[in-house]
Amino acid sequence: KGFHVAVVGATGAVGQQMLQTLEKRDFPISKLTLLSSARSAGKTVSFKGVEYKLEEAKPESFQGVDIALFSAGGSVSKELAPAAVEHGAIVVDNTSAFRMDENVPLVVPEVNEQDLLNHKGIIANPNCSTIQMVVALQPLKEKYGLKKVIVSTYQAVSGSGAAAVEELTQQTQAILNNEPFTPEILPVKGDKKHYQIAFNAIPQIDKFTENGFTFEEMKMINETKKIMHSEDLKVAATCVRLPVATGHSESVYVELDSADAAVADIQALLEKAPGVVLQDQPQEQIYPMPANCVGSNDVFVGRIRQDIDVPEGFHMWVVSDNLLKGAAWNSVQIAESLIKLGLVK
Ligand code: 11C
Repeated sequence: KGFHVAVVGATGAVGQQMLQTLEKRDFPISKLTLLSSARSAGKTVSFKGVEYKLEEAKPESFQGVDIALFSAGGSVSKELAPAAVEHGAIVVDNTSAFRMDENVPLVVPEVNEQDLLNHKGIIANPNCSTIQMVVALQPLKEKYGLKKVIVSTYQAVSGSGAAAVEELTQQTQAILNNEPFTPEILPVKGDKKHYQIAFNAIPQIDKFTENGFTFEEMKMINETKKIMHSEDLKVAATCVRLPVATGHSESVYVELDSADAAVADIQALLEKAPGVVLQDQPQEQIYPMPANCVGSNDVFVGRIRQDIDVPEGFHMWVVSDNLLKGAAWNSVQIAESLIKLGLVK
């Protein structure tokens, strides 16, 4: 049996990856409806060799849709996801619109697939930098328990959209050609100032909240606790943008509840963990890097080492394709889980 699937935001950086992922997974589709903003309506997009015309997303567009994948920005989701549910669709929303809503499961299938059973029509897909971290942390939580996590991120510009990737490319060319340029997008399109990203590192992703952390940092903190059902877990984050097109990297420091673990135990655990690829042979200079992880659905972990001072403290390096496991693949994986659990009518 196939399902009527709608993709909202089909022309965006994530929307394009969603279509490629549905195609690669041979997702059971009986009908595909591709929706967009009024601006992109009328454009054509190809799926499995067939050209589809994008329609403007409206409440009535969801008539007969079984599964709607949203990735067109928070305001579109806020406006149209409830309408899609009223029309009988299950929504997998890749924006931050509903993530912290207590009636909305926030799901990474390797961690909390069972939360899907409580859905009320909308399921939220977490922030990309949160997803890859919790996939690596969950096996440690299950075996040893977690006390504290401190993460610093090294995030790719595609997290900010296709226009930010273009800005990185153009700035790099301008600098190499000794030509002038004006930053217009990064760190945040809607903020007051814009800075050079080429040959730079910007310690700001999203706007600042009142407590001095950015919204991206607060997402990592709050979403991690919700997904892992660990309200007491201490989490701190510093999020930094790098001149990398795709692939987020993270330096994760974790303190376990028990002091029984050795590096080899953690390596063995992660080697067989779902969704994880262990790349950890420092003597052979083998460790994850974004350039090698792009295009893969997995979360890559390496550089695992015990803290010098804290026996239950471990450091690791976690890399994943932010557009795939961080967004499109996790959304499609949620849809596959919904079908597997018999939750799609
Ligand atoms: C970034 N993590 O890399 C952001 C993008 O809440 O879904 C994802 C924003 C979100 O800029």
